[in-house]
Amino acid sequence: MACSAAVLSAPAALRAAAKPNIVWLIGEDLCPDLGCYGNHVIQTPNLDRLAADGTRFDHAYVTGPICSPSRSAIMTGMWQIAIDAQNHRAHRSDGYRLPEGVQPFTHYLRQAGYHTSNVITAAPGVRGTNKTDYNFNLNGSAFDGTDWNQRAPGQPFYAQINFAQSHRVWKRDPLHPVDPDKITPPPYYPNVPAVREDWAMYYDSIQQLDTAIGKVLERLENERLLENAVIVFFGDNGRAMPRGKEYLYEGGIATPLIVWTPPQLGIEGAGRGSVSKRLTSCIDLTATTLELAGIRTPAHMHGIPFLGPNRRDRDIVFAARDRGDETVDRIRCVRDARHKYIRNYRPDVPYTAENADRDVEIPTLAIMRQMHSKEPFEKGRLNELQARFMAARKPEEEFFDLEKDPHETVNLVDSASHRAALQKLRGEMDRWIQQTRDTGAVPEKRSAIERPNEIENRVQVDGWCTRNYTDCVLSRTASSMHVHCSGKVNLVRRSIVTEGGDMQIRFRARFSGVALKAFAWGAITDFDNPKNAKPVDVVPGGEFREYTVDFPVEGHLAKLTFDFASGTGEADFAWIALFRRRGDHRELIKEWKYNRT
Ligand SMILES: [Ca+2]
Repeated sequence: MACSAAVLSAPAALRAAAKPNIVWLIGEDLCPDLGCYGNHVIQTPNLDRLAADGTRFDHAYVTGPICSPSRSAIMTGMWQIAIDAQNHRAHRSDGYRLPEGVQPFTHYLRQAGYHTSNVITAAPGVRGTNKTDYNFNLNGSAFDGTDWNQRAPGQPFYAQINFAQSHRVWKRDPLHPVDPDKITPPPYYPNVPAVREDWAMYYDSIQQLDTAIGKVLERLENERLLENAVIVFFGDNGRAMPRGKEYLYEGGIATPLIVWTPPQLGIEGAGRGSVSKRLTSCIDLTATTLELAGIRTPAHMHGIPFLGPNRRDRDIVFAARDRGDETVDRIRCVRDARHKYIRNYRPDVPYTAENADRDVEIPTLAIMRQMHSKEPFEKGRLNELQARFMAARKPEEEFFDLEKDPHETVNLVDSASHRAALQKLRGEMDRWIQQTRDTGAVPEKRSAIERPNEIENRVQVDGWCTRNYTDCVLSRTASSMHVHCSGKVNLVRRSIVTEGGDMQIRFRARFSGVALKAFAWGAITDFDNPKNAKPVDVVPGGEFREYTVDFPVEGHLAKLTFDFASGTGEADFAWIALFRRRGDHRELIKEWKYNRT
């Protein structure tokens, strides 16, 4: 009450009017794959215009390659490894609080009279996800509301809009679908049609993000807010592809960063149509936003302002990767203007360690697995560079010259001529880990992990997966793949990428207490369409029987799903076989056999 009275009093209202409004547009899981960053296949006219009228940052990085650690750092201005927020979806149910004195940065904006919101209805037809995803708990919300239109008259506002479009599952862009054959994937992926299809879907999702952002900018313009609003666009982590999201290669941590400022504000470090080659970290968005609001960076924050009168340059950026879902790992990286040093604390955990989400939802990874296996479905094999990602171990250290080798393909850790540069970055990392008292060095407490969702429910048998958000768990018996269902959502899924057409699945199974609702499938370009499902008439009674489902697939098949009815019960599969039919001929694509006979 005291606060809103102050805002309404005349001198305070004047001060408020001098403060710019600040809007963050936060994309999901994307790299600088935009027209304005030189990509000529994708169409992103709205973000291109924002960059043309604002400042494009060419070397911007997130602090972690997964949503929640990255967002935890972005919201506090603290490295996630300094506040025990480095593990994905940790501390959801253990009451963990931020260390004494640490606050989400919106706290300081509120103190300065700002209205803060995490927007839901962002523009006509555009919904923000209202995502927070922090690995800590707060007293109350980090935001005052869900729209800037909830602010008091004359009150300055900070708003963030979280966009879902570029998060998998990707959808085809209905306006300008990207032609997969125009895409050349980076050299560490096999350049095969199915991979290009997956990339086209990624581009399509960014184009839809761009369309949504266009509508939000239109709303701001219609509400005459652009004269006094700073607009910041960035992503929370890199693209959801192998070597992207979840990894500390450029594909996991390089983010687009565009800042548009009203010309009349004359903000130092920003300008119309300017390009910054400075290293920038998303941890600095916090301090920068506070700086623009006239608030000095709180002493405990690691972020530094990169705009405004107190702006400072950063000559190195850091990033960290720790547990992601059931995959326990610890990786750290430091990058200066030219080199990147990666330290793998768990070389025993392969890049492609089992993970029930990425193994099902990332067709490019499935393709690489298949091409790497002894029975490739796609013609051809991975080359040496591509196959390196499939290795059983990671190197302990990696060191790259990003100027000469932007795709990080040549590990220079043993190169004599790079010893000095390597030693420098090793030292920087040692200092960072010491100064932050890296909380990732301590094994995570069981109580910090949401169970059974994050661990026990996420099981694979031979590539068939159950996961969190489902109520069934897989296991393997001596003679079957066994499914125990115990709730509403009971899905068993796996990826397999193969040319589509008239497909057929046959399986021998028995069901007791629970029926199979449907068999469902996904294509790379139509991954999660509820129409791609067929009911299966299950005969209950505990006897093994054979079932057959014919299903059509356009493009490349990517996913198979057994969708069980809700309830408690058991199912066992003796074998499952996938075929493609051409006329009278039936070609076996793959068979999974669990019975001994
Ligand atoms: Ca994300």
